[in-house]
Amino acid sequence: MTGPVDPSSTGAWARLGALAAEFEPDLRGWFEADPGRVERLTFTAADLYVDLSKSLVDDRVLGALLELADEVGLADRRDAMFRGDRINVTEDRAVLHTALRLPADAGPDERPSVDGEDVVAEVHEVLDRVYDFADRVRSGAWTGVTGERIRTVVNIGIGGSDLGPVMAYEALAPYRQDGLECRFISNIDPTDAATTLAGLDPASTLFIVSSKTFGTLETLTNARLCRAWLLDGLSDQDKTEAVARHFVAVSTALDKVAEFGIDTDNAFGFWDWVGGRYSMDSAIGLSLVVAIGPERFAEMLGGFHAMDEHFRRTDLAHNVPALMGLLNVWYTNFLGAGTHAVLPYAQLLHRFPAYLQQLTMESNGKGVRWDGSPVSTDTGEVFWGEPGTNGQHAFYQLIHQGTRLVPADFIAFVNPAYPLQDTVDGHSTDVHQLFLANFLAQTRALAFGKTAEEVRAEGTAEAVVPARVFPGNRPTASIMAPALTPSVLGQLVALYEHITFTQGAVWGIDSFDQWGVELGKQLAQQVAAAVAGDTAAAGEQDASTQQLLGYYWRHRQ
Ligand code: G6Q
Repeated sequence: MTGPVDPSSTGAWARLGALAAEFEPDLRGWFEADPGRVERLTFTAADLYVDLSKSLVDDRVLGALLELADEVGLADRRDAMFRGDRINVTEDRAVLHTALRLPADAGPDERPSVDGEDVVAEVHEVLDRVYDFADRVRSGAWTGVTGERIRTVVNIGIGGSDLGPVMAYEALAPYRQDGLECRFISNIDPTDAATTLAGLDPASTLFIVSSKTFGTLETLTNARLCRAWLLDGLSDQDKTEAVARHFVAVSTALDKVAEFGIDTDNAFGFWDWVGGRYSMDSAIGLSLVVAIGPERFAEMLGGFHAMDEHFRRTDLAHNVPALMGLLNVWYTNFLGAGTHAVLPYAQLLHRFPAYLQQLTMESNGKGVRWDGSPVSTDTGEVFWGEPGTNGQHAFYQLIHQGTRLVPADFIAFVNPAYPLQDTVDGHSTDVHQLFLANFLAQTRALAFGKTAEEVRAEGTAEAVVPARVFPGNRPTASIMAPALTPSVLGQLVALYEHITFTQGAVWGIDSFDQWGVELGKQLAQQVAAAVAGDTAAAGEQDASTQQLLGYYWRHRQ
């Protein structure tokens, strides 16, 4: 494998720099002068309809971004990922989350192998077991130790073993089975376990310990708390079999699963070539499979795969994740954007921005390239967001009129999950239409703004005119789909996975390691003794930490 290309050494980078220096964004003017712009910059990827016409680019910038993609070898790196090359070099691993959603009968050219193993066959072997187990829980065939059917499934996991399942469980709420609820415990703050378990009946509760490594402090601590809670709530006679009936696991470390006391027949594996934040479509999605059923989960995998196919096979000039990733590079490295908002107009996607924060920021928040050399450009931007319209009444002010450039992705669905009508004085309104009107109005206001003349024409007092001007030229992408189905959710997640990949490939970084989370974990182990009162350990801490420990000891009740 040859080393990464320094993007800033390419001809395209120099050209983009020159274009940025003289860039005068004018979405109003561009729309007026170029009737073909909207059609030219609107794309379909699987079921997603993606309008990039309100992006801050003209044809010259777009051309240079595509040249940049060529010069850094984006297509080659993409193909290397799909092939199963060990592109996660700092961990010496293949990166094959795309194999998690390949159909069982995928042809030989699509079927990657790792160390000679047919990974697609392995994926489907585990999926079949996951589906079978979920069916048994859903039908009531799997019971707790007292013979009661399972009413609540509690997923214990953190980071990649939590955020995806939570996000999808919320997003696909209309597809859940009645009478079967999932809850999620992630934080080592004991409040999380205490409040999540409150009101549950141990006899009808099933725990899924989701941990790739089965060594994560938070997850193992919470798993032990839950085990104690379970045993505490059952009679002595039922305690013996309780863990076997009420605990299952998802992990790559089956030996550690057995050590915890979980029957490995009820453990579901995955592989080191699946990164935690790329794992919601592996057995890590078990809680979701129980909630929505195997058929719907398979539809979601189909959606992921459809977007994979688009990314893999579409030329870059029409390739939605590649284009969106390249636009993000333009905004980040040439127009000075430090953040990127993702604004779903779907309450069901309320955890989507949180999910994306891990996907994007853990992947691309890096300061060295994959060969260890320092990056010469800015890398990952801060992703954030909230569902519309709530955000409109909170932080949109800054996006509309603030001094910072905040590119934003707006996501909306034609058909609502809950079609409600509002009736006032006998006149009925489709509430989802009002919702969509807001989605459309916001991107329009951000793109085209409101001039001083337009403000004056409304009779505004001169002194207030400047405050009421909207500068416009605030870039947005509009993503629409017919409805938020399991397939569309899979497509959306895969879209952002590949956007993230594209940006990482341009910057030459390893988007699949996460060494940045390690130091804090190590230090927490070291500081734990000091917090517990070990004076020698406390003495080894820095002055600030010692002072904070002092505060803790003075105020502890
Ligand atoms: C994700 C990260 C991280 C990981 C958690 C949980 O890409 O690796 O968020 O998912 O630290 O790890 P375990 O699944 O091993 O408990």
